[in-house]
Amino acid sequence: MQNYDEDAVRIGAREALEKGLDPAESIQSGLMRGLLDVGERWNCGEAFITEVMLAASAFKAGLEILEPKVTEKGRSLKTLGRVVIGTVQGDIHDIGKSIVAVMLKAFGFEVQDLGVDVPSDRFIEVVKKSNPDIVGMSALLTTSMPEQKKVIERLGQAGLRDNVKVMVGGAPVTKSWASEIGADAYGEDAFEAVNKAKTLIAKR
Ligand code: B1M
Repeated sequence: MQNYDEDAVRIGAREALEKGLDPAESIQSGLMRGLLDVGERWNCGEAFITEVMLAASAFKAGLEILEPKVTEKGRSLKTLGRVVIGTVQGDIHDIGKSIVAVMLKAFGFEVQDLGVDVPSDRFIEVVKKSNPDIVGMSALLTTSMPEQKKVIERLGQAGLRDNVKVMVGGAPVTKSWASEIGADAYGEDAFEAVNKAKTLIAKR
């Protein structure tokens, strides 16, 4: 990951599986660590944005190998509930949202991942059509956080708010922001997101 070498990351991911390491743990402690190191260097002005982009591509190369194994494990479990997840409009940060989606699958949720830069209209349309138990929204920019609020408001206007639980997350998102905008749960990281999703399902 530190050399931004996608092939080396693919080899490392395959080796982890061959050695019998847990794929979810390999994502969380292996792949993510490398990406966060580059992120920290960028924060300190020691890395260029191109390096962050290369690290993100290397991360995704590893995720493509590890994710199917995580998902296989989740499929053998009884479905706990259905989650629709996406990164809100104006925001193309994909990685944290994808990890949360993978972990939810690993723990037995059925997940529909809408991708990034998802307009509020799209969230509403999917909630109407698929009637999920939970809508999850990720935001990594302070400028995109208000979109989470907008989607919650739009759910209310469409008469759908009582039908679905809302969970929010992303680096700048806090528990107090979540309660200010009327979300039902806030997940600080992927593991907490899974636990909060289980609690939300239990409350339904
Ligand atoms: Co951007 N970026 N970025 N970036 N980027 C940040 C977020 C930033 C903090 C960096 C910085 O300046 N220090 C900053 C935001 C500042 C702010 O708003 N206050 C920033 C900026 C400014 C930008 C651009 C505007 C830069 C530019 O173009 N000038 C631009 C924005 C483009 C846009 O979105 N419109 C931009 C672009 C990019 C890249 C494309 C280069 C790349 C994204 C690649 C990709 O996703 N495919 C990128 C990256 C990689 C980062 C950093 C370095 C890392 C983000 C990441 O992937 N973290 C980031 C700096 C940082 O966070 N230290 C930064 C790893 C990931 C696993 O963590 O996403 O937090 P995270 O997810 C966690 C939890 O938050 C939680 O669980 C996850 C797993 O533990 N979680 C949830 C996330 N979603 C959840 C949902 C839930 C529950 C939990 O429920 C639904």
